[in-house]
Amino acid sequence: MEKLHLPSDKILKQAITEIKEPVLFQGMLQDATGAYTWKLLEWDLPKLTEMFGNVKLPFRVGYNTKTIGPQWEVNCLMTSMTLSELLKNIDHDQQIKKWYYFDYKHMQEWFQDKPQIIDSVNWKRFGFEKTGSDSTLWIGSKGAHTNCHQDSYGCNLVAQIHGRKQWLLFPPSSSNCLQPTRVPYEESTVYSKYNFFCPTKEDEINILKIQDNARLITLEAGDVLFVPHGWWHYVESLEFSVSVNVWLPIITDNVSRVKEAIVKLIVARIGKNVQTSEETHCSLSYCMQLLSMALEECQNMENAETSHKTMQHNAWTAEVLAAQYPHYVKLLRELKAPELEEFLRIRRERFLESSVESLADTTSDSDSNIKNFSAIQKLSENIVNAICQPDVINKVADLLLSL
Ligand SMILES: O=C(O)CCC(=O)C(=O)O
Repeated sequence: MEKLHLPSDKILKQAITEIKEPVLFQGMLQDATGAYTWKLLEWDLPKLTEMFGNVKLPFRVGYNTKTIGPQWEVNCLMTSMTLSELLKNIDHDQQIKKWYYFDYKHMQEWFQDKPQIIDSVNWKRFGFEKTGSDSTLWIGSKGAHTNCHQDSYGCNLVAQIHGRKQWLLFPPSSSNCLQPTRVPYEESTVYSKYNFFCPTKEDEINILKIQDNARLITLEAGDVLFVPHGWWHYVESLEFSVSVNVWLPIITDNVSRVKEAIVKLIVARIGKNVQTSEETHCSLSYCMQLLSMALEECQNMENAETSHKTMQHNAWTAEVLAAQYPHYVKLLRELKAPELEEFLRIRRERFLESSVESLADTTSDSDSNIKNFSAIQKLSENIVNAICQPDVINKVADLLLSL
């Protein structure tokens, strides 16, 4: 039998730091006999439930229904449940009206007393000495989703553990068409204003203006997705799903820290009334301190780089990696315009018009919550978004770094 050509840990690490397109890794978390090399993947649901035990986890509650605008995290209620309670809950909720999401949770914080869970994840097969203590965990029921966004730092490896999860990705060059917004504000996350869970016709028309091809992939247990820096992504659980990810630092993170510090300063000073998912209304001196530290870090890095050697080899591309290791590395299929249209149409039509909930929109005048949204608040939001446009922030950061 032909011996399958397997990429080494060293090659994977090198490639991950160089490739600019998303790729799917398959079979990388299995040994030669096909057995999973991560305990977390090996455990079936009863075992996982037993391992998680009585730990009450905070779940964000959302609705499997049409809403005007995205269901922003800040507007979601929270509920506490063990994994076993969640599974009973979603089993009984026949209509699946609600979804539950334990999302973006550092494993170390929730399972510090359970080393078996922390050690059940290990990224060394990809060349990184990282375990569960460096990873975040995502447990969601059908419909649980993360609104379309771009992460400010690093790149990302995501392992699917249970169930299926769908990822829609857009290249960084799609930014202008995705209506980036910093409201609601979340550190290191730039959201798109569009509701990908249940888009309006207008959302659909605007999203279809994106010239670059989107990628669509449904992850299944054992799959690992690589998301390069700057790629926008909308992620939805197609059924009960568990995934784990690790963010890997990249060389430009220090400049991104300067940009994020400028955004934080603007939100803290001008955006007093805008929605934020965290304690961002910090003092001027705190914001200035952050900015000054980020600038200093860039300065130090620049000095260190002057003596840095240039790369010794041709940088990996996704195409070359997939061509060299076809059994283990797959390019993501590019969606043609009619396919993206179909994806959006299905989502626009999937919930009955009558089930419109007045949850979650911060931008539309027709939402009853927003009737009280004062003109000053709206203006703050618009100013924050105008000043925090990526082009503007990039320019300000460049100028500050050149002083
Ligand atoms: O799985 C999700 O819902 C979102 C994951 C995500 O945004 C990420 O890993 O960067």
